[in-house]
Amino acid sequence: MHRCLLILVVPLSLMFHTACSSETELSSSNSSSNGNNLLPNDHSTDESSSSKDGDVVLEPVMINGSFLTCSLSEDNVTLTCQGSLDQEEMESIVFLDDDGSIDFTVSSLESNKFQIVLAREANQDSLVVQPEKKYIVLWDVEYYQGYHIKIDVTDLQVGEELTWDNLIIDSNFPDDQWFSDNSLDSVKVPDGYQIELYESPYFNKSGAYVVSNSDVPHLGFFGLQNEVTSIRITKE
Ligand SMILES: [Ca+2]
Ligand SMILES: [Ca+2]
Repeated sequence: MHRCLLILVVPLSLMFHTACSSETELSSSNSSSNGNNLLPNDHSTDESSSSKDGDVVLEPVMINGSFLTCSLSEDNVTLTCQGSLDQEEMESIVFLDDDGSIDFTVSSLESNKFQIVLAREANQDSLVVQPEKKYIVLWDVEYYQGYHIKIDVTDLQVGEELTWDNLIIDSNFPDDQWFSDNSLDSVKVPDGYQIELYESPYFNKSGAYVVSNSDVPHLGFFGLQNEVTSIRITKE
């Protein structure tokens, strides 16, 4: 039944080709996109289907624990998205097709419903929506100022941890980035992640330390201004 609905999204001319080749084309272009690895379910079947009025319904994506469903209108520029997200969360998503990510503007239609206007026409066969990458950001100066590095934690799984036993000795941050011992003063932590910051090496709790699942604007609040020596990051 679902496969029959899928055929409705292809142009009329293609319908007289073969239904099978149209469907394969849709599936392969979707699976070739690397934007689907964050989707909640690994659907090996149809990635998109058509709604009653001909709009293309994209694969639902989970963002901050809520499912978001978007339909691309026939003009390939306007989408309607529904889910328990606020405006800020909506603005953090990414629309991606074969030509790359697409800038967009978002406006609220009603509760939990948004209109998205893309900056260019989207390739409906390969368009996906995905959460923005998640970063923990470490700043040299309080209130997110000065030198900083972004640590991509998008793919960190529950039960895994990113650790640095000693910032000077190891200096092995991802992508060859590093941060000096005793220099950190503020951190940004996205929802769903936790950071532990210790004055001492090897997560030793004999010195000052803080465990936080939200932004810390000033580590001085915890006696950690220019003191952090070891860090552990986990996903909740
Ligand atoms: Ca500092
Ligand atoms: Ca220290």
